[in-house]
Amino acid sequence: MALAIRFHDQLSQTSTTSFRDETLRGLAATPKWASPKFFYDRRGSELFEQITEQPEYYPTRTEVAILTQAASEIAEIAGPDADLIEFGSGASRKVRLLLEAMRPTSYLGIDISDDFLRSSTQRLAADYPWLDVHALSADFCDELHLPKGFDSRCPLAFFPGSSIGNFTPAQAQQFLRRLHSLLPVGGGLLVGVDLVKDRAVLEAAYNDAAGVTAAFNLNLLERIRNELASDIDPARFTHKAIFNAVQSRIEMHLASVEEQTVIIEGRRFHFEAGETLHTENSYKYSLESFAALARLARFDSIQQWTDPQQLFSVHYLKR
Ligand code: AVI
Repeated sequence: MALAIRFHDQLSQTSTTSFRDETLRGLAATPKWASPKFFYDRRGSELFEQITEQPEYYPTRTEVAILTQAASEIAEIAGPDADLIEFGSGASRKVRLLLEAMRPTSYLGIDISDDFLRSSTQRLAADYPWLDVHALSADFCDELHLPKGFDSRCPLAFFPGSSIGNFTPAQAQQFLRRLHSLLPVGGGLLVGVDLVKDRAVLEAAYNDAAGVTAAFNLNLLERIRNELASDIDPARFTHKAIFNAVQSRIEMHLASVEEQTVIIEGRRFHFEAGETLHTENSYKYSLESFAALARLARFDSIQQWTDPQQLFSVHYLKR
C-alpha cells in the first residue's frame, strides 16, 4: 500500500506579490529583465516537458542516458542509507532511475510549481509503494528548510537538468553554499550540468523548429496578462535565443516587434522596436570550470560522468 504523500508548503503567501513586484522591477530596469523562475506555472511546466522531447533539445535525453549508465555506481557512492531530495522535481522522471538503483526509504521533491509537484509526487507514491514520499512546494532561490517529518541521516540531493545553469555563476555558488550548509557531513549532491559546445548546437536547442521554446518564453507574457492588471499582448513580441560566448551562456529574450507602451498594474513601460526583455540565462560550463565552482562552495568533486560527445555532464559532489 502506498504511503500517503506528505505535502509541505513553504511558498510564501506573498508569491503573487513577488511575481508582481519582480516583474515591475525588471521592466523598470535598463535593460529590461524578468526572472525565469516565473516561467513555471502549470502551462509553463507542461511546455517545458514538451521542450525536453524536442529533437534539438539534447540535454534531457543525454542526461537520462548518462544516469541510466551511472545509476548503480551512484547508488554505491551514496551508500545503503541514502535518501533522496530532488530540487526542481518537475515531472520527476529522471529520479526514477535513481530510486530504482538506490531503493531509498524516503524521497522529498521540491518545486515551485505547486500543482505540478502534487501530481508528479502522487505518481511516484503510486508506482513505488515502498517509498515514503514528501513534497515541498518552495522557491529554492530563497532560504530553505527541510520539512519536519523528513529526517534523513544521509541525504543525496539531486539537482538535474542543468537548472544550476539558470543561475549566474555567483548565484550558483551561493546556492551551492546554501546546500552545503543544509546537508550533513557525508551528504552528497548529484548535479546535472550542461557543457559548453558549438554555437550552432546550442542555439538550435533553444530555437526548436516546432516553436515550443518560443511558446514557453512567450507564456511569461501570458502570465503577466492573466495574473496582473495588464494590456500586454504576447503577439507583439517574438522569441529570441542567442549564445553569448563571452559569458558562456544562452540568453533568451522577448523582442518587441514594434515601438509600443504596455501597462502593468497601472504603470507604463515603453519598448522601442526590437528592444528586448531578457528572460533567461542558461550558463554552459566545462568539466573543470564547474568543479572549480563547486570547490568554491567547499564541495569535494567525487566523480563526473559525461556522454561520448561531451554534450552534458553529471557531477557527484560530497560535503
Ligand atoms: C530548466 N532549464 C535548465 C532549462 C535550460 O535549458 O536552461 C530551461 C529552458 N529554457 C529554454 N529551454 C529550456
